[in-house]
Amino acid sequence: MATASYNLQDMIARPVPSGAGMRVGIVVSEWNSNITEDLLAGCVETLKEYGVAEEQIAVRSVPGSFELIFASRRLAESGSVDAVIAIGCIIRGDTPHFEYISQGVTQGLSELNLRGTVPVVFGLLTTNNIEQAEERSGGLLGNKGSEYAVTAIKMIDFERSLGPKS
Ligand code: DLZ
Repeated sequence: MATASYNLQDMIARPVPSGAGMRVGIVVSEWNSNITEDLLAGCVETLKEYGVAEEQIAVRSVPGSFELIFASRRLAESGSVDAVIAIGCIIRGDTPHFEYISQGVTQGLSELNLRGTVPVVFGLLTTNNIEQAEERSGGLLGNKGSEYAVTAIKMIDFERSLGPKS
């Protein structure tokens, strides 16, 4: 569960590899942009903190979280990045839309990880209200964007540890 008890501190209990030489693509949703822009800022800051060069970070925006699937796939297949971070925020409303979009994005991004060779980081906040989203995008519970950045670096390092792709 998120996470007063589990956060970035737990993720860096093991050393984070250097991000030098890594190329990271970020796709960010414009829906709930007050939240996603803060997640993006935390993500980029942490990537740079661990050595990813600014010019090696490619940021693209899409209209909503559902579009993260297509854009992440295209970016992953482009050969220009070593990992993709998909950032979105879906806030529960009065209709079942929340469930459909959340499940669609989760399934879509999962499939990219099953089929592709470029890791796609799940940076989708799904919350019951705006307060929960704020807490996780630079508020009381930290900035999940930083966790997405560390995850991307660790997954690129993992992929590289396996040697050349066949
Ligand atoms: C339509 C919609 C709704 C109701 N809510 C959200 C949301 O909370 N977060 C989000 O990122 N996107 C939302 N969208 C837009 C869809 O993700 C998508 O952009 C549209 O359905 C068009 O495909």
